[in-house]
Amino acid sequence: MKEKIAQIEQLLVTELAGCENLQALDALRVKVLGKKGELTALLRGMGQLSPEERPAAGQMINEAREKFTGLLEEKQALLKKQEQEAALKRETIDVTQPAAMPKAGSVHPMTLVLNEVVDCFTGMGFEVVEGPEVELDHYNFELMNIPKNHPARDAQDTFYVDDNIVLRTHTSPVQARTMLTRKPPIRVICPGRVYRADEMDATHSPVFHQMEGLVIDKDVTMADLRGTLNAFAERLYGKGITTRFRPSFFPFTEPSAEVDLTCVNCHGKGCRVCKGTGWIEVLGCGMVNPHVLEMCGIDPNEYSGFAFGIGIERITMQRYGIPDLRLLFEGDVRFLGQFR
Ligand code: 2NM
Repeated sequence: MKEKIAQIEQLLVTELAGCENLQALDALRVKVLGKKGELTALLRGMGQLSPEERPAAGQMINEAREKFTGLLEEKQALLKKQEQEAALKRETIDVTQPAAMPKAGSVHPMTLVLNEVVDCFTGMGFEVVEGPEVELDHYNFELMNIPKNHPARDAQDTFYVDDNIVLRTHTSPVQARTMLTRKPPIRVICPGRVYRADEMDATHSPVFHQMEGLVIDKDVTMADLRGTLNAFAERLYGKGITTRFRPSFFPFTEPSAEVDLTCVNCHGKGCRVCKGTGWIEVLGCGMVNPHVLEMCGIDPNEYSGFAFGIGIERITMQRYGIPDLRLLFEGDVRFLGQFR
């Protein structure tokens, strides 16, 4: 009996050392002390002993049971402590670590560029004015000196709502409304969406964005126009960037000009971007046609003014080297997220 108990103890001690977790320990407990365990088997085998031997054997088995239980409990306490420590380590939270930020959107590249352009002009004392996108023919065309049979009014170019109402084809009607409701001096910029009945391709869209500017005061000259646009060019693109005026025609200005800026890529030396010319076309402008001033309630003998119009898509594409206008309208966040 003593020998058998010693064997079981040997087994217990050996296996106890190899127990790495509470499940393994419990399996060992069942193996030794369970209903079908080794020590329990010894207890059952007592029937074969003589009545004289039984009390001593019973006592030995009970002492062994107590000892084994003690060993098992000791190990259990140790394993529990180890598991708890491991769990604490595993679940530690570093409260000084920065939180994972929620995914943020990004500002559209056109908005970024428009904000910069608007800042240039508000910095020079201009005020932002907005107006309706669905506009009366009268404001969009008539007051802009675009008569009934002018090609710009062709149904091909203009979205008509009805005979008298159009989707504005430029933001000039906002300026007409400003002249009609305010007295000079006037210094406004009018950014906004405009519409032309164009097909969509790499450089055309039926909806696009413009920003027009208007200055009306006594003795405003073409030199003021050029000075204003030079200041704008330097603020937006940096020192050494200037303008070149080329004669042009608009019904609402006289004289009119197309304006080029020094190529930002080569600073005028000539490169691929400017096709060797050193200049990039960016806007149209002119002195407000006296007939337009008159129709808008401003006496052309007392006042003069200049106006200009900038395509926001065009300068956004130039600024960021975007090759296709459609990228600006598709709303693909993989594209839009690159401009911050
Ligand atoms: C342009 C080019 C030249 C323009 C003129 C006027 C107004 F209201 F004063 F007549 N607004 N905008 C104008 C002049 C717009 O866009 C290329």
